[in-house]
Amino acid sequence: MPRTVITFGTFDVFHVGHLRVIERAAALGDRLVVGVSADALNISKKGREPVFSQAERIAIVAALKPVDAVFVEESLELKRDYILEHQADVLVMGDDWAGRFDEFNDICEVVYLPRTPAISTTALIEKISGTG
Ligand code: C2G
Repeated sequence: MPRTVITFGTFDVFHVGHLRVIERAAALGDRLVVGVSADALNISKKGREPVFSQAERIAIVAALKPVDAVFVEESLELKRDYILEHQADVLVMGDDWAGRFDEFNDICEVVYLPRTPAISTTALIEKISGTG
């Protein structure tokens, strides 16, 4: 049976930290499925619209070599359903989420990977806009 890995993210203003977590997630299995958060979820979660729309963020993530499938993450509360729906064996998240998804240990392995240091969408936006 192929081992399916699932990960989630906004992947706004796509950068090398995003690429690295996707590459390392893919290396933990045979098939990588990525949930890209909906625009509406971002507005409710972060209080602002992403720079790139959901359709643009999905197009970028779907074009990456290690990514086999992409879907829209409509709600943070639906993780269990997404894991089951995509028959994921492993859930991978960056360690900014460490401990937050341990409850899914009953249906899959839960792995937190170290974040790539010194890069973030927020820092990039501040740098580009000259406010950083
Ligand atoms: N990431 C990383 N290194 C960075 C920046 C981000 O490893 N320097 C990882 C994050 O830990 C996450 C992924 O890249 O695993 C996507 O990051 P975000 O786009 O910031 O995702 P987030 O808004 O945290 O959305 O259901 C969970 C959410 O959808 C996660």
